[in-house]
Amino acid sequence: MEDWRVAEDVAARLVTEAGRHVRGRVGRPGQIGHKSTPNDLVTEVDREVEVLLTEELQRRFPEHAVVGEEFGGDPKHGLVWYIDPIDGTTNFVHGLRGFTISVGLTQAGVPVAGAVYDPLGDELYSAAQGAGVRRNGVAARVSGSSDLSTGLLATGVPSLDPGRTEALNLIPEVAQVCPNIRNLGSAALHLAYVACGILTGYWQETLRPWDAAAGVLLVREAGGMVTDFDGTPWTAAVGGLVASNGHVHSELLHTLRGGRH
Ligand code: 2AM
Ligand code: CA
Repeated sequence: MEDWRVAEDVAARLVTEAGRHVRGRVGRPGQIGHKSTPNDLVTEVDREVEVLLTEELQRRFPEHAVVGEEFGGDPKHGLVWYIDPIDGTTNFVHGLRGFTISVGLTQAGVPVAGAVYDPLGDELYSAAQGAGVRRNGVAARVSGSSDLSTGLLATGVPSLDPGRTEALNLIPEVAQVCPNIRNLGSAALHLAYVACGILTGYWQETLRPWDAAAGVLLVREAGGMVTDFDGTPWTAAVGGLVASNGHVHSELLHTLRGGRH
C-alpha cells in the first residue's frame, strides 16, 4: 500500500496556507461573478486560491492529475487531486462562518488522502486511507448513536431546478423521522462534521467530485459510510451522496428512498 500520509500532510499544509489567504479576504472578496445561475457565485478569491493550489500540487506531484472547480483539468488519470478552492462560496461572500478549502486525492475514483480547512473556525481535518482521520491533529471518530430520531442531520439544496424542488420535497419526509435538519452551506464541512461525530448524517443530490473527495475520506476513516442513494460506495463518478456514522445508514437510505417516490 502507498504511504498516503505524505499526500495527506501536503494537502493539510496547502489548505491551511490557502485558508489564511481566504480568511484575510472575508468582507472583500473582489469581483463577484455568476456561473450557471445568479446564485452560483465565483469570486476572485476562488480563482486565486485554485491557481495557487494547482501550482503547488503539480510541483509536488508532477505525475498526478489536478482537477479544480473553476479551471477544470483531466480526470481520466489513475491518481487525481480534486480542488475546491472555496466550498461554500455563498457563505464566504456574505461573511458567514461555514466555508472551507477542500483538497482530496483519488485513486481510480476512490479517495485516498485529503484535507479540509475551515478558516474562520481555524479547524483542520485530514485523513489518509488506512491511517484514520485527524481534527487539528487529534484522532476523530463518528458518533456512536444508532437512533436517527434524536440525531442531527444536514443536507444541501441547489439554488434552482433541476434538483431544487426534489431536494426541498425530501426535507419534510426526512423530518418525520429526524426533526433536526440543518443546511450549513458547505458540503465539505458537512462531511467533516459527520466524521467527528457532530452530525449523525448528511445527504445531497447535486455534488461534484471536488465538493466531496476529501470529505468522503474523512467520514470513512472516522468509521462512517458514504454511498450513493442506492447504497453503492461513493466514487468520484457518483453525483449525489449519503453520509452517516454507519449505524443509521440503512435507515437513512430507506427514509430518503421513501421521500423520492
Ligand atoms: P460550492 O460552494 O463550491 O459551490 C451548498 O449547498 C453546497 O453544495 C456547497 O458545498 C456547494 O459548493 C455545493 N454545490 C455543488 N453543486 C451545487 C449546486 N448545483 N447548487 C448548490 N450547491 C452546490
Ligand atoms: Ca467552490
